[in-house]
Amino acid sequence: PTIIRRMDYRPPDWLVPDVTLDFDLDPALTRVRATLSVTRNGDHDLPLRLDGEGIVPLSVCVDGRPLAQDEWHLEAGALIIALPDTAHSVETLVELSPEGNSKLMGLYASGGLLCTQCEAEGFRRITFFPDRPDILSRYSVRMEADKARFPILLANGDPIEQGDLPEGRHWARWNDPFLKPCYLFALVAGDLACNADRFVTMSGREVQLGIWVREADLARTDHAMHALKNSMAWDERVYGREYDLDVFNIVAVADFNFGAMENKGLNIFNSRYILADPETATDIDYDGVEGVVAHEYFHNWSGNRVTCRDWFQLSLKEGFTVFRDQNFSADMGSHAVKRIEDVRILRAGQFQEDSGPLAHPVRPESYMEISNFYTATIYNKGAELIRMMALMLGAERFRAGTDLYFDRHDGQAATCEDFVLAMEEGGGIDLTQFRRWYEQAGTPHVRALISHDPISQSATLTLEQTMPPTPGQTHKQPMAIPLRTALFDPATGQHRGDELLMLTEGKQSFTFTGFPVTPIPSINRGFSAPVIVETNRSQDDLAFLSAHDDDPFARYEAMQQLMVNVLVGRIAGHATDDATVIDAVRNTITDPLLDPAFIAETIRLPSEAYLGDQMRLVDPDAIHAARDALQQQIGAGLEPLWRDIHARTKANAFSLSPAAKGARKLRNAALHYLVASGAQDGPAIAFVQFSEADNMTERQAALGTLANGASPEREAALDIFYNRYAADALTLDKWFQTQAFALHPDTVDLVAQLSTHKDFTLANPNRVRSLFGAFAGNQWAFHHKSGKGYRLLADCIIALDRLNPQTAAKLVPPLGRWKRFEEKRAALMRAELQRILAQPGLSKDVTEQAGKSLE
Ligand code: DPP
Ligand code: ZN
Repeated sequence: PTIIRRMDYRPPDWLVPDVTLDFDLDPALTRVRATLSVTRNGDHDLPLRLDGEGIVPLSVCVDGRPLAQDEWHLEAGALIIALPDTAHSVETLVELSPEGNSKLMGLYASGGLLCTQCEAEGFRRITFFPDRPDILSRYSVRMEADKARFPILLANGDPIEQGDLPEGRHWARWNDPFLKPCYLFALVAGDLACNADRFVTMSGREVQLGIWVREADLARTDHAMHALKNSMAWDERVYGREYDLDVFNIVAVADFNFGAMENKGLNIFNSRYILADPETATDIDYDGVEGVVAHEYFHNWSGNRVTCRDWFQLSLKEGFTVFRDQNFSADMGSHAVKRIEDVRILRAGQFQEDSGPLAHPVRPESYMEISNFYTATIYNKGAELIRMMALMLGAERFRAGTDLYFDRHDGQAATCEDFVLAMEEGGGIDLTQFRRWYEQAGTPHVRALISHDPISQSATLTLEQTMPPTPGQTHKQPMAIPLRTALFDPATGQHRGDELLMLTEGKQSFTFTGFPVTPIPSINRGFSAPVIVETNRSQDDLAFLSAHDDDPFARYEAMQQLMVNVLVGRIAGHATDDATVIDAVRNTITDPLLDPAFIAETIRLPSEAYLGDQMRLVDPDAIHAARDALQQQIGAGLEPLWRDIHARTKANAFSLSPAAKGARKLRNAALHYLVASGAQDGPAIAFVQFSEADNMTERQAALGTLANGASPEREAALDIFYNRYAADALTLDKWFQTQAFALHPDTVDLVAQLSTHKDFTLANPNRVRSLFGAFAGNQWAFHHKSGKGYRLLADCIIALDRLNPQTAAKLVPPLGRWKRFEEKRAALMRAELQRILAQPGLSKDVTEQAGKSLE
């Protein structure tokens, strides 16, 4: 397969100002007639090249004249036509089989609907077109279908006209007045019910809002609608950005590769990010709906009106939009808790990616298959880059920067460099060195040492940065790292203010006067930079910060570091001071001033995977044993407190208020420790919570806690859950996921059994992720020393690749971490990667991921 390089970018040879599409829709056989107005771009005599994949032209006309067979040809799927003049009209006709499309890219059938997914390169599976984001066109779309099966016909933009046809058919036309790249094209046809609402924009325009789902799901769409209206208001208030069309539609579909898609005026969602009610959705699910609805809505400006010049610029829209949705969710709930959650996600996904064979810069230099680059680095690290710029600029100057960016590039396909330039010019800052964050892969390590001179009463903080090598980048330049820092006086528990230290050199010292004793540094407060900080702080210093730091993230971080130190020490066979951890947990859970949601986050032990990341060679069994033992000790050591918290956080009635959500989170944490304590009645208490809960948050948490153990209640609860939700796909996913996540010695065998369960299917990406995605994230189970886990995952990848390469490729990275495991496991992992690569007809997607993972 060919490698596409950023440096090879050339402007398009031909532009397509106008597109007219005519769809004769049918699940078995759909006809697509496309009429493109094309104009030569620049002075050249190159032919017109229209990308295509899995389609053949049934006819080709230029300016109304049918071409003979020798007037066009196909080259690697693309249609090549030599054209004499500077402007022409080109018409093609193709046939598709939506119901035969298992890749879920292009036009496909899902649960009786017809829908599309075009990002990144799905439009070429619908019609011949220059499928690249810098071709911006105006679209007019006519759809025709059987009226009884497909009563609703939706596309981008505004509805223009509709009518009935003979033989029970009907048609509709939609026009999108905004220029857009073809990856934002969408249509939906189906029997859908609508949650309809309206929003009045800041300039007084009324927008019709519609969330379209199966009739039976209508009652589960209110949270999404609420989130949509809040997002629209937030983007006006915070960025001054108003919605621009008269209608905004969202459709939920069951089979979807992504979480959702920001098609202009017609977002298409994975139903798991639309549907929510207390019976089936956890608080995390509710927050996911809110965040993703916001994310896709925010793309209307950061992505659609200003789009990407090429796919190397993907983080231009994704990093910025993640940053926007993170801040929106923080404003809707708790800033402290949201930041902790986002950092946990970053560390679990992005730090791991950045330290392995698939590490790549936020603006990559090359790819084989762009679908493989919808990564935690592009999204989450990309968001951290924007966050650092916003921090360095301050709110007002950052807003000046984004205003300039939107005004300057509205209606254009832009680059990451354009964004940085707008920040520099609009915000008044020099980002020369900062640009390295876009260029260099890998997570910077910062070593921070505090020293003290009693004579001058000064403290010196010495910061040293290093960047590990990553594939293709052995030597790195120092980064510009903004570190929010405060120095605490241990006697008073106070500090003199938060300072932004800019670490720009390999090694730098900062001296502070007026310290009679050594202060305790609180560094990278708020997680101001996406780096790994190592310090010479003692366990006592960390315990102090975990009780006194006024920056909630730093306070959380101190507690986590305290726990990590004990666990890593134990795994290495050292004697550890467990009492300090237990005391710190006690102090936290008994602090009346703390938000329960924050407490629940803070007292959670670091995950087994995170502990693995702290070790050069991951020992899954030792990590599990050490973590399990500490959990038992904290459970038993504070048992009366857990019982008390669990009892007093029981609510009388369900509510989605922050207080109610916080209480549920703390209640679940308490239950978890109570069961971990080994108390005889632990499983029974969990079972009562499971049975009596009036919401999924408590029910699933109780199930998850039971699933880790071996009590009779475990099997009973799993059976009850299955029988109650077997008919509801999204909720049944939780049943698979809970078992795949279980910290249970038999998980690997259970997952093998579940992969042949009658309700398991490779055709639905959510179901695949709920079983195999969860399993591959369960370090202890997946890295079973027999290698069974590796074989199971590889079998799934091989089978899934034949149906849906994009989703199959997403399962490869866990096998690529072999360098971090002892020889035997490493050899088993490599053998599975080799077996995958040896499959005949392997997709480009999996070939790229498995090939890179072996290097
Ligand atoms: N739909 C995906 C997202 O919003 C890709 N753009 O991130
Ligand atoms: Zn996005």
